Amino acid sequence: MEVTLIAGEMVVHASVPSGKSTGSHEALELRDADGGMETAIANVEGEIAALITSREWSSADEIDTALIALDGTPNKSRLGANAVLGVSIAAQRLFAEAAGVPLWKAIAERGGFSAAAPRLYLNFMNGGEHADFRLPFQEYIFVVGGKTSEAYAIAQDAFAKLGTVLKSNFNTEIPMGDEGGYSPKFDDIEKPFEMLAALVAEHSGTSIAIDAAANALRNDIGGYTLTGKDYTPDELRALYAGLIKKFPFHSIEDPFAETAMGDFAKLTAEAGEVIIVGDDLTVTNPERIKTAREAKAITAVLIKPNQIGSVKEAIEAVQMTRAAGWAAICSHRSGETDDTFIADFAYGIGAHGIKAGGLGQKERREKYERLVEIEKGAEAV
Ligand code: 2PG
Ligand code: MG
Repeated sequence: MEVTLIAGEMVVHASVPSGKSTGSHEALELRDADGGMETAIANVEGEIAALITSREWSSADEIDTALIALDGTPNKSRLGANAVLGVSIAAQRLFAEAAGVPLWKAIAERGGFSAAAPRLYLNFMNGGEHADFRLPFQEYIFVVGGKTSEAYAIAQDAFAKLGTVLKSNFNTEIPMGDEGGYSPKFDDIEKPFEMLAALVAEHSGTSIAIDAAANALRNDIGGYTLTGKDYTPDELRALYAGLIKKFPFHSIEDPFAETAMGDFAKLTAEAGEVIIVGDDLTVTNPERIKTAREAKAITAVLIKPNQIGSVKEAIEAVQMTRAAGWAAICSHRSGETDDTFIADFAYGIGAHGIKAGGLGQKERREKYERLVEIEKGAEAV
């Protein structure tokens, strides 16, 4: 879904991504029966355009409030979160441009955040639903902190090195998964971590993260199945504990299914310094983040604007996350566009990290490159 908003001389665009491994409580991406977006587009060109052009607006927040009211449902199911968010992002761009400030700065001011460079979470090996389960977990992530330009250079070097090692291991070119990372097939659960740990050993300030995306690992006997082996929730927790002990882990996202709040809490209680991240569990929804807070279920929240459907509510989700004392990690979706809004959002809120995929696809690299550009601009001020 791509939206163009025009105000006088100003013309701005926004495009909205689409997820494959979605949580059941996400805002609704409106699709036609054949998978198209004609209805959502008609909503933008019809009702939403009528509202936007009906009066003057003094802020992007005011537009978001009106869009949320116009939709009138708790999950944007009438107009579609894809339709509403496209206009919401475009409105944020328009007001930043009108004020003559960079997008990241407008977001920081809007939410009362201190802007700062996020850690880069690069999905070096794709598995799960993003790569036909050639690896059990969905994302094997190389985490790099520090100055973005330097972190990105390290990531490029490490990604190329991994490609070379994999190629010589398998004696053939390794296919890419949905998010621009390699998708080798290993039946040994620890093998990908050994490879990432070797890269971590070469660069200080780097570490390993995973998105287990455990919704997709559920079996029908109340547990999980990984590479053909069944695990009870306690056995899976023991598997994570073993991995944390052995490898330089920074965080684990969605270690259990979205319904297993109690298992999240147990793992969080024993994970020590390792951050436990909610994604399908919390779906960028302030109410669900509040519930997770009461359960002490996690220590970080993944923030994806299209899970909630407006910039306003994504900002509120960050505020709720911070109120819990937790880290906010911004994220792209598996179906991405060339819009780099998420990079500005991550920098503007001073996110703990940004997850934008591997380096094998242009639309993933563009997010990291935008962060390098933001850093240069911010230094020049
Ligand atoms: C996730 C995302 C992004 P998807 O689970 O965190 O990596 O995947 O967009 O398919 O939900
Ligand atoms: Mg996830």
